[in-house]
Amino acid sequence: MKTVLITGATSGIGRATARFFAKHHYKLIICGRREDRLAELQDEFSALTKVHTLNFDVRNKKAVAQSIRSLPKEFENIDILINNAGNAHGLDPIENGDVDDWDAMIDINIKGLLYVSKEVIPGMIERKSGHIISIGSIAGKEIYPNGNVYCATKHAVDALNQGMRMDLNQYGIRVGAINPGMVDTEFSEVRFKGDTERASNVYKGFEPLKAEDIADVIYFVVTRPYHVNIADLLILPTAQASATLVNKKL
Ligand code: NDP
Ligand code: 8X3
Repeated sequence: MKTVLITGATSGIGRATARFFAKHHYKLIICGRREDRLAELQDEFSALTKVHTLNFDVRNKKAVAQSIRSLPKEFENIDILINNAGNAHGLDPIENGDVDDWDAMIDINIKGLLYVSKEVIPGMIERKSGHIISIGSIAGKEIYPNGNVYCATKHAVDALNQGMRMDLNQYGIRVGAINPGMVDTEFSEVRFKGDTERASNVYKGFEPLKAEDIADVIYFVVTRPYHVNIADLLILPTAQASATLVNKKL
């Protein structure tokens, strides 16, 4: 059975994706900072498959390298990498932006994705096989007011998806991105720093995507025959037509 490593598996899209893969008996490496959640998920998935947890902050390049290099033998050949860990921090006009928020988004969404990929790619090259999926966003295709730095990080994910696909093509490694619109997860709670009322307002008045909708698509993407690489997908709730146009009358 194939081995899949999922970053940001403690919540939202990553957790739903881990559940999907567990149900289909893939060997799972689940990553995140919240150790208690990793332990709960390990308990939940262990009835279905083999699970290993890695507890690191993707910003910490030493911890990323040490964790991935410490994988037990039966988990060390990673077939599928899902670069999902990420968040928005704040939603402010550029002149009021908080430098710590900018650092967090750049360090997690771009540099963290690179640190993890850097550790996983050599094994894929050696085996001349592998599949890397990065979770971008509609914010990587469009910019919206006050989205400035978050949108920039997701545009970077778009660029890295294209660049990695070109560079890894010679090794037969598949590379693709899934770019969701609005998905009801902990994303807005993190963006608004625990202001749950503001966060829940984001998804009021229309039916947003669920984390499971994205997990379902990720599973579809990785189960295509080897000659099929789904390189780039934009997935929106039906009510959402663009980053800023959401129909609340549907
Ligand atoms: P959640 O907040 O529910 O999940 C984010 C996950 O990322 C958590 O598991 C969290 O784990 C992990 N994470 C965050 N920071 C770090 C860090 N420094 N180190 C390690 N792990 C980290 O949000 P989503 O599920 O919605 O987000 C998943 C991805 O989807 C993100 O890349 C996001 O940008 C993208 N996305 C989300 C959309 C949405 O509307 N929800 C739309 C488009 C894209 P922990 O805190 O335990 O470390
Ligand atoms: C998350 C979706 O619209 O808040 O990437 O940027 S959005």
